Amino acid sequence: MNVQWYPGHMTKAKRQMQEDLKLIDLIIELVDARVPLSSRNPDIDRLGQNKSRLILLNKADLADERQNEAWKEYFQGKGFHVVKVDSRNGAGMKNIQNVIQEACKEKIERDRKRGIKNRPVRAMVAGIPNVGKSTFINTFAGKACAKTGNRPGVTKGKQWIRLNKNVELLDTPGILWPKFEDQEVGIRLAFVGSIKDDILNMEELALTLIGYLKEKYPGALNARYEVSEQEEALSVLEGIARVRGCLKKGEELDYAKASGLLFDDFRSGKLGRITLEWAPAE
Ligand SMILES: Nc1nc2c(ncn2[C@@H]2O[C@H](COP(=O)(O)OP(=O)(O)O)[C@@H](O)[C@H]2O)c(=O)[nH]1
Ligand SMILES: [Mg+2]
Repeated sequence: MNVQWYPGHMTKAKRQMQEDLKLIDLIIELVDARVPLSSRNPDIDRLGQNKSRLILLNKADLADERQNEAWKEYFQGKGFHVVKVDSRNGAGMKNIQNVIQEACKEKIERDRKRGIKNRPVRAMVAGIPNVGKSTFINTFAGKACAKTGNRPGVTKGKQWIRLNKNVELLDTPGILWPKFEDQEVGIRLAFVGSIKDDILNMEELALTLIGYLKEKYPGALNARYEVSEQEEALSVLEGIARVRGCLKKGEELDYAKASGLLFDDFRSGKLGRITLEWAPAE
């Protein structure tokens, strides 16, 4: 399968990101909790040297809770601060304020030694497209500002959201580029809907997803569609098409439609909380 995705604007995004990095102390990096490695770009580790780092396992509500914990430990083991969040309903937001102070402890201490008092931590949100950056900023800033009063300020032509007296957030997120040269990564990003469906072979992807679910989350397909999981992936897809009445003209089964339906259900959590990439055992 060939998943290709080479948006030209990624070079521009990278340059913008490098510029913005000069202005901030802390990178709040969003990853998709269902595919925590595939949805991150390790270039950020090089670009973000000397910055405090916080990883948010976003869309944690859609991912397997045991895996969320495993991934949290994994990233903590690599020296990141980590918080699981659901940016859509706000779960995990309260915790972030404290973790930001913790992540920036050294900077705050450095400031104190130099006699700089009360300089807020400046942060930027970063992540690949569709990971939830805008949703997070809205929810996080919305909650924080409701408490402290909304006082946006302008610095160097940049718009900052003043969250409280300790933290300012750049209102435009840094857009990271996925590692689209890696086919496996491309496939996982397609599963979670971060690559446009219209450039993909949805039926082939559906068969791959069915294979994965049968192995890692036995019972999930059966619970939703009442299909037998003992058969090969194509028969399962056929079963889904039958059960859901996906038909073309002339009673022929419509596999493309069944595939689309499967992806809608998976992405909206109707197949349960599923993680597609398991944390490596330490
Ligand atoms: N279930 C769930 N959906 C989320 C979460 N965060 C964002 N989304 C959804 O993911 C999609 C992309 O979010 P968006 O903020 O536009 O991503 P951006 O491209 O990184 O700015 C939207 O449909 C959001 O509603 C989350 O924590 N949980
Ligand atoms: Mg956005």
